[in-house]
Order: sequence, then C-alpha cells, then structure tokens
Amino acid sequence: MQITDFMYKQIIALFLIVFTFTVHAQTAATLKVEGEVQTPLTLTIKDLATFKNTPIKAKDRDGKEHSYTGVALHEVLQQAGVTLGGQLRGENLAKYIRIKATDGYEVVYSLAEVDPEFTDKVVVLAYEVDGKPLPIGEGPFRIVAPGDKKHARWIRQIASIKILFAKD
Ligand SMILES: Nc1nc2c(c(=O)[nH]1)N[C@H]1C(S)=C(S)[C@@H](COP(=O)(O)O)O[C@H]1N2
Ligand SMILES: [Mo]
Repeated sequence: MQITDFMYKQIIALFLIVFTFTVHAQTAATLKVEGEVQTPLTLTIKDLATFKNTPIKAKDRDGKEHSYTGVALHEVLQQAGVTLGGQLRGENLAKYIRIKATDGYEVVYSLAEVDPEFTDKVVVLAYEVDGKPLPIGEGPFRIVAPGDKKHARWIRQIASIKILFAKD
C-alpha cells in the first residue's frame, strides 16, 4: 500500500493529538495532601514549583546518578499544617504518612522520618529528573529518598499523601 500525502498528514495529526493529550494529562494531574492536616491541599506541578526547591543527586535502582528537582516532603506537609518541628512530640509521634500511587502501590513513612529536626536524611517529592518532567509511568510525582538503601519506597505516580494516626 502506498502512503499518500493525505494519509501522511492524518498520521501526523493523530500523533499531535495524542501528544497534546498526554502532556496535558501530566501537567493537569493533581496530588492530594489530606488526613490529619490543618489545610488539605490539591497540588499540580505548577503549584509545587512555587515551593522551596530541594535539588538532589541520587542513584536510581540501576546505580545511575540523576539530578532530581522537587520539594522536601516536610515542606509540603508544613504547608498543609502537619504537626512537625516543635509540634512533633507526644502523641503526634504516632502519626504516619501514607503515600498512594495510581497503580495501588502504597508506602509509609513516619513523620519523624521526614522531619529535619529528627534526621538529616531527605525525602523529596520530585517532579523533574535531569531537567525534564518525570516520564509517564514514573511521574508526574515520585518520592526520591537517597537515605533508603532499597528503592522500594521511591513510590512513582503518586496520587495522594495522607497523614494518619496509628494511636489506639
Ligand atoms: N507506584 C509504584 N511505585 C513503585 C513501585 C511500584 O510497584 N509502584 N515499585 C517500587 C520498587 S519495589 C522499586 S525497586 C522502585 C524502582 O524504581 P524504578 O522503576 O524507577 O527503577 O520503584 C518503587 N516504586
Ligand atoms: Mo524493588
């Protein structure tokens, strides 16, 4: 079969449409911060870009170093009014962060694990790798936690971050 000029144009048009929709889906995707917070948040990449930035270099699962751009998780939680810093004591130490992805994967960090008054390890909510938005299947948001020796809590495709109470 010969590809006519018309068919060629149709193929190009189709690619453009699919491309536009996937780019739109990435930039419009939101991340919820909810649960034991003062102010629940719904964030897009654009919103996150207005937060204090924490650029970090970290090795991926294959040992390859990448430059990630993102916001320290505690900065996001602070914005939502989570009990961190001076407020992270007593029963508040029984609170944890449950992060859920669009594929159903879930991981947990305790509040103390992300509070800079407790630890020098950083847990970053990343939205760019090597200067580009995280690819589909990984982004728009993922955790980068170079303090973890295993990558299992580097959760990809984050949909929500919920603060919960483990106390009876
Ligand atoms: N949403 C989601 N994130 C995930 C996983 C998953 O199954 N789903 N697997 C984890 C595991 S076990 C590892 S080792 C790393 C691997 O990250 P990579 O796929 O970017 O190499 O992703 C983590 N994040
Ligand atoms: Mo893994």
